[in-house]
Amino acid sequence: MGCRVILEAHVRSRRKFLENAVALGAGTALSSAQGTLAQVAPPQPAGADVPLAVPPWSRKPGAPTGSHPYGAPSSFEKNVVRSVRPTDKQYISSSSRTPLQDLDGILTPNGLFYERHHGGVPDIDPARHRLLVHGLVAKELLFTVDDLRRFPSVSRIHFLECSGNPGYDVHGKTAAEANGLLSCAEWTGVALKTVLEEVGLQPGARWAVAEGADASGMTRSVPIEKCLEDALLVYSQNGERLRPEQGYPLRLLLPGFEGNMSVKWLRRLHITDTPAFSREETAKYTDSMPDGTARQFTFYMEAKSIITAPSGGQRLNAPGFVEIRGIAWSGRGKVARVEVSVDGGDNWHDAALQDPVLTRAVTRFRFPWRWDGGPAVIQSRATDETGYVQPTLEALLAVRGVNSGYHNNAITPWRIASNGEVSNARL
Ligand SMILES: Nc1nc2c(c(=O)[nH]1)N[C@H]1C(S)=C(S)[C@@H](COP(=O)(O)O)O[C@H]1N2
Ligand SMILES: [Mo]
Repeated sequence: MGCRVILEAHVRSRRKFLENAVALGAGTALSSAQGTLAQVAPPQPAGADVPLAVPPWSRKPGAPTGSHPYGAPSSFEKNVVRSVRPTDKQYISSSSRTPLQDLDGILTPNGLFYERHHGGVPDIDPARHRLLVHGLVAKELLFTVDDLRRFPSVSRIHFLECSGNPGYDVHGKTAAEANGLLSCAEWTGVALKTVLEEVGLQPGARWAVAEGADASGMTRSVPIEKCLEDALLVYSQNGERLRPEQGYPLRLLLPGFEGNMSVKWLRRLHITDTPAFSREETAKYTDSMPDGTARQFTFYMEAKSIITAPSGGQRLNAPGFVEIRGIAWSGRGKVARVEVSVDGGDNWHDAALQDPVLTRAVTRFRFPWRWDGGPAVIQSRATDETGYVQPTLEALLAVRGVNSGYHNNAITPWRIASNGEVSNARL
């Protein structure tokens, strides 16, 4: 009996919430949507199942404490994994994507953080790893990881995104395929500014050329202003030491800049007066424009968003209330606004932003919607604190042309079919 009372109260409060969702939506898509609340699939009425049956897992003790000294997700979540995208047969220079459609919150679990490696993942002994800072400095220094851990530490939440996310392959079937080279973590390390103060910059120091200890010897030039603004030398991610895939034992993190510049397995910072013009900032990671010129040093990742639920590969099982959920981010600062359209882009409605809204971090948004059971195209667009608005793919291509796939921050539209199946609206 007690169970029934609790369940009924739960159903009542859920109804109330749904009514509020509709009331709040007055004047928006909700009021124009058809159907009644009866269409919302209610929780199963309590009846035959009261008192609750005792399930098998309640009848004997569970696994011993410490069965997984590190910990692992439920066996029922085994499909929530990174999807690997080979660009070579050995998976040495390739990437894997975060399953955005399966995640909640703003932090990416470390085991699901996207990967992009140009020379595989090195297995580095932290005791033998060194960071050399040299060039236009007062004193050249060679740091161990422990030396760097002695400096005052900083923890901040920032996204990291590959500028090839998703390139101009805009036919990704899932949110992971459409935008999964994007993750967000709490990073801990020492401000690069602190270390540069320790070595002392000479006048004329304009760039820091960062070099990785992996077989690709990834090398990128970073403007000194960025080094002194918010760059971090990171040793921990979401509370634990960096994963090998993310640059263990030390990586550079340049919040809001294209992922490629956040050099992993960092071993050298050469302070110079000019950029190095390395392969990765000449042949690669420049944007070929329609007139034949190339944009170089397009560091910032512009505002972007994507609906992660409902998203491609998912299915709505009944008409009625659907909370549209997604993520937004901008390399320029905070997300100021996210709008959602449920009619193919004709009308746009403000989504609610979930606190905290942080600088150069993933922000969650949500929008209460009522699906009437008919075909629909849903999409989101982000505006950041500079006033920049995420473009449609058509608007982006009109300016950028089709010679280059870097920095595609276009809107991703999802189609919902009458049977509830969600797919990429560009397919
Ligand atoms: N040393 C080194 N640093 C690197 C890379 C690399 O291959 N080697 N890949 C870069 C690219 S292209 C991206 S997008 C990010 C990916 O970081 P993640 O694998 O931690 O997601 O690291 C960058 N830093
Ligand atoms: Mo990248």
